[in-house]
Amino acid sequence: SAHYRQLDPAGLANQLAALPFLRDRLGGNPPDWTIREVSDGNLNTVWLVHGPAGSLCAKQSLPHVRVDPSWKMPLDRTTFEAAWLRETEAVAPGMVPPFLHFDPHLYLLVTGCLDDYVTLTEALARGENPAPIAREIGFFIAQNTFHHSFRGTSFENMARLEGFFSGNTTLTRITVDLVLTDPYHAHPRNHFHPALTTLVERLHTDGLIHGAVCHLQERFFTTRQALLHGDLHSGSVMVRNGKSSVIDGEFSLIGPIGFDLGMFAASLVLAGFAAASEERRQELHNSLALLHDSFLKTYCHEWMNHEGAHDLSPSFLMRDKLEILSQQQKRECAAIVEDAAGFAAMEIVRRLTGYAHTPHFETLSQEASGDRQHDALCFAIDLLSDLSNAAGKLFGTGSGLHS
Ligand code: SR1
Ligand code: MG
Repeated sequence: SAHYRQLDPAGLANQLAALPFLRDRLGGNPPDWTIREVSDGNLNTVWLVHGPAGSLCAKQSLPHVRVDPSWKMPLDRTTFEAAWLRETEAVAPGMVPPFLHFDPHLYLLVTGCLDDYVTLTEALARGENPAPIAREIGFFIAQNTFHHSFRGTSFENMARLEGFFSGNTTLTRITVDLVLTDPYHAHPRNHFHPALTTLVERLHTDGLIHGAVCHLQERFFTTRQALLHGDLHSGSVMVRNGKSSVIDGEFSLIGPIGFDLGMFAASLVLAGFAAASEERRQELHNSLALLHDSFLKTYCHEWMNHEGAHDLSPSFLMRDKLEILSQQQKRECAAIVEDAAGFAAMEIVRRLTGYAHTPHFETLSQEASGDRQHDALCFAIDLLSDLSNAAGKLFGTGSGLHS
């Protein structure tokens, strides 16, 4: 856009001051405001702004990847994040920061500020109990995906969502490369701990693993199931006192529900393998069953009870045929959970061997980090090598992670 320029704190203050409702929210005048840059993710600049009356959060796209300015990138990601946020706050109110403003020329998104929240990655490293968060995110994924699927909204609305979000090709390309492809062949962006060398060779050559990856690539592109967050790792969840708020919907797209569920599950798996004690590892890995149960309970409840003003709501279609309804629901849910286990494995693989790693292992010694990453990668390879039993091993209904 001809009007785009990278903002600095003074430029941001001018933009906010020009919008009366944002100026009122902050109170006072720009000299009374403190603006703190808190950019943490890989892609954008983020500031927290505090004034005498209130606060807000501002996020601007950069024309490149923030952590690698040589990697050029179109600016449109905040457009998709703004749209995702507005869709999501309508179906999961209070579980995302409130949308306040979007400037389509500056690619500047303004939301409510999550004062005193920290990323879930940081909270888990500090020893926070994962159980309430796993339950909340299971609930969140179910609400957000069900009500943005053909069962929870009209197919006309789904067509609108699909038309818009299929335009998010820039960030979907990143997912295609970094999650779905690069870790399975030698690529200059890949890097990994030397303790993983033999396993990485397997990732590059093993036919069983490549068969599973091909299947999951097919699920990713042909399962037009719901509007997804698209990057739901522990850095996309902010927490405070056991409450969570989901941010960073810039990777949003229409795809398989299991992609969101699996990516979040992978964060819990990785945090567990990096844990300081066996007890803590078990606590983190046991929370996967809570995530799974909370997702399914909410999803099935919405499925059975939704009274949408359209003809594909199951309760409307077959209200008195509960047995048939429940069989169909079981089939749909089993497919979601199977997808989730496969995508969780792919997310673990790429966070250990691809471009963008997880910070969970950073506090360990080099040797301990290698050992734990090796265990985590073995687990992911085991899931990919036996996809039909992967859901049980991940979520606790089969022998796997759980005690
Ligand atoms: C170049 S972006 C790398 C990663 O950061 C984002 O949060 C996504 O997870 C992406 O894959
Ligand atoms: Mg992000």
